[in-house]
Amino acid sequence: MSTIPATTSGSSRPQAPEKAWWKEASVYQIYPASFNDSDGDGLGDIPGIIQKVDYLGALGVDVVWLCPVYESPQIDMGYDVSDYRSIHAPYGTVEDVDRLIAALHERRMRLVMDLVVNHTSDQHVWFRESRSSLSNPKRDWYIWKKPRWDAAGNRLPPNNWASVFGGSAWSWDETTGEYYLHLFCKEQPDLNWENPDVVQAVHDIMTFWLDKGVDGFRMDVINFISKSPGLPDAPLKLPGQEFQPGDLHYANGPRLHEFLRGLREVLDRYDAFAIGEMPCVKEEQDVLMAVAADRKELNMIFQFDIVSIDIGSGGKFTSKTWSLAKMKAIVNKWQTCMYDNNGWNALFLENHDQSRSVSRFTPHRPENRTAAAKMLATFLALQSGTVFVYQGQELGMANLPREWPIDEYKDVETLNLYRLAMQQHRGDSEAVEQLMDQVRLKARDHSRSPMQWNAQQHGGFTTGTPWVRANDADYMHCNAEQQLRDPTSVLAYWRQLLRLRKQNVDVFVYGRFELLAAADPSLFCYRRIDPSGYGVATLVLNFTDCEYEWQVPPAEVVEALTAARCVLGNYEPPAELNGDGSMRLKPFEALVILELEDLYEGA
Ligand code: TEU
Repeated sequence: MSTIPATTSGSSRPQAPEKAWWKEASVYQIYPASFNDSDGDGLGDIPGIIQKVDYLGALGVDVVWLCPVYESPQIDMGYDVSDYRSIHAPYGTVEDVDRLIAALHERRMRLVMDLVVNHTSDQHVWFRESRSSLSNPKRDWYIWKKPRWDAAGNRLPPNNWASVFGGSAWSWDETTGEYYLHLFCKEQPDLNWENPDVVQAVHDIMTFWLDKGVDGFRMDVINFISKSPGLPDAPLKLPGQEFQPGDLHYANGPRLHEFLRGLREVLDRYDAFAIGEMPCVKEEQDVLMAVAADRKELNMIFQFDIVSIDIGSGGKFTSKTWSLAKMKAIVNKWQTCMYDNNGWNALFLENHDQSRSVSRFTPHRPENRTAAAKMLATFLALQSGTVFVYQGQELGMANLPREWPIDEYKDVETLNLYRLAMQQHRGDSEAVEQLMDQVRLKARDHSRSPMQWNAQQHGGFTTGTPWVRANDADYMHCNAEQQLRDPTSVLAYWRQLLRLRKQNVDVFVYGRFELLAAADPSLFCYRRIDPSGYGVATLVLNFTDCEYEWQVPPAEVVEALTAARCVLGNYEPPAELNGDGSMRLKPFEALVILELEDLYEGA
């Protein structure tokens, strides 16, 4: 694709990306509640993470991103912070974080904390003061507005924005007779970034943790911090619904980039890095404005195209059929756009808000699960960008069993959206079953299930009663202990994959991306090309659960297979070219063919 001049420093020809440690890094995301419980209270904790740092080191990751561990009433599992400088007691203490930092640094790994500053908990002292009176000095730290009234004299919220978790984005506060804004739960009031004291307070929180040796932040919904002046009504997108998605007015608002540059100044004092979570952003230009190197804002962002691919227009639990063609278009768009414009991708298929990729993006069949998990790993980890592995993804952990009823789902988003949909579908059993199918496919609960360490009770996650039920239909067969022993396991494969990437950074990190066989409906095929011309990797991925007879592979694949060897694959022996030039690929087969020029040839 062409370059987008507004965001580059004027060069019209794509240059090889500048080298940086964070581009070469692989990041492992830890959801503390479900990772490892060291004291038997049923909830994971920081000492439990420290027990597993060698496991992470052996996997080959360089950075740990820790989801929020701050003091919090846990309405949204820590994304509702009530004190940014204390730790939620069941997770441990600030000293435990110090120990975690030391344990990681000793092993040459880094720690990235979650920075949740679009909103706080309603139990944060700032909000408690803010809501106490109209004249409180903290009143303006949050977004308060007077009600609207309809013709019949009914009180209405100040605008029609829907909360991401359902219902209005506004809650009425009886004490002061105004509404406050909360884009998520009512217990998560939005901070008012228009007030410079709020901005300063955020900078101070960052400084507090950076002084402790934290290496950077993952910034929660960071593109929501600047809202359109006047908070106008959202356009009607969902006919018949009282509240409408308001992202036009709260995502990427007018002062976003000014605020991001402010955050970056703090980070730069420590050579720390930042990855922003940016939902509701689709345009290249908007992403580049935040991540192009010369803009000095964020290093990279989580962009949502892939994880929205199967979300219908009615919201998370409405269905949409996705196609490989669509997936290719998304990947190709971001891979080329970032390369051409000096930006950088964050590569992810899973996190604590998404279900398990092997259940979501491949038909869930036990006999193909290992191959499918390895294929998805190859697909993801050898693209251009920084790789994010979510806990359990390295084992090919799957969604919760289909038979589990809604009572086993605990997430506030799942339960709110489920309740609202049930009201809508009252009496329509077919619609209810369809809804439940979507919950089984996409609920956040699937990724929050306890990490499967071994075949013992609760998968070895806890000796107590886990805060959510462990996947007891699965951990007997799929667990870290067993996979550490098995050289053909998904875990062993991830280790090989991350090593391969690291050993060939010029190809896999800094190389150009080129989509091959764009029109093929079953295969995802791409090349990574070292900018200096010394190496090329060719990837062939069968995205289907059927054998696939590839009659005429593209010339690039044929050449690669003729000239070089398959350095990684998920079948032994890997597929080869037949005498007639065709290839037969097994279900979910993945091949990585690497051609390296001998630099010293002829010397
Ligand atoms: O998520 C932001 C976000 O956009 C969510 O709506 C997410 O995409 C959705 O839940 C997927 O189903 C962040 C955090 O990652 C999430 O855990 C928090 O609940 C949310 O912000 C509020 O802090």
